[in-house]
Amino acid sequence: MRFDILTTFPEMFSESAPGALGLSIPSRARAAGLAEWHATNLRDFTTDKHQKTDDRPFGGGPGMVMMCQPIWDAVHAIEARDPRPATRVVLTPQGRLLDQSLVEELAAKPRLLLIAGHYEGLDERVIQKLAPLEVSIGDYVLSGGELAAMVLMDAVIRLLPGVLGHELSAAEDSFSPAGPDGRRLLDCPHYTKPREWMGEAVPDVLLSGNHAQIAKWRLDQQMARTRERRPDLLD
Ligand code: 6GU
Repeated sequence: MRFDILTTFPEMFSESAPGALGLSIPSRARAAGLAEWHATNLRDFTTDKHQKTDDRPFGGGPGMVMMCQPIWDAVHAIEARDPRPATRVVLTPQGRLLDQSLVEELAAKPRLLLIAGHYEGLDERVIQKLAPLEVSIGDYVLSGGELAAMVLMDAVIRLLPGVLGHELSAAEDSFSPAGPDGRRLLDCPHYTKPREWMGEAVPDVLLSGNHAQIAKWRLDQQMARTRERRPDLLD
């Protein structure tokens, strides 16, 4: 799968300095040829001598608005670099909330073009003309879309076939369909050695060797936790 990121801070996705995506699972996926990513500097598509990507909002108010032309030109130049059709995604707090089912949808695409907005966001007209999917990673405001793009990429990459080892299955994560009716539940608690720590023992059932009982206990724990912490997931 190919990711392109259009950003005014391409260094955040640098291939040499290991940032968020340069370590752990995403970097292994990249080394194995399962995922690739290329950051493009929006400034390379400006036409004025100051390489301006934004300007003041019509109607007044604080902040700056990202201008249409550099984004439009950059998107078309980036898309022409690879024959795979790109799904356009703008990262914005106004977008559809990213959840595991959207992550699964995105993981099925051959190519994603992620556009990281800044300041007060993009001029509405370029959003209309590009008709991207608008995605938010939660109900809070980040300084820019880059961290949101990395969150999205990490979540997608770990679902790509061959990325996770057998020992680590995405099917058992929180938010993967679980239980008889395939609801998306929180994960169960996990324990490792020692069997007792600070007077607290590991639940007996996990030491029983009875796999059917262990599976039932885990599902019961998932249900109880979800009811307690995230009843919205059960609605
Ligand atoms: Cl995608 N961008 C920004 N700037 N803030 C956010 C966000 C995205 N998702 C949640 N907050």
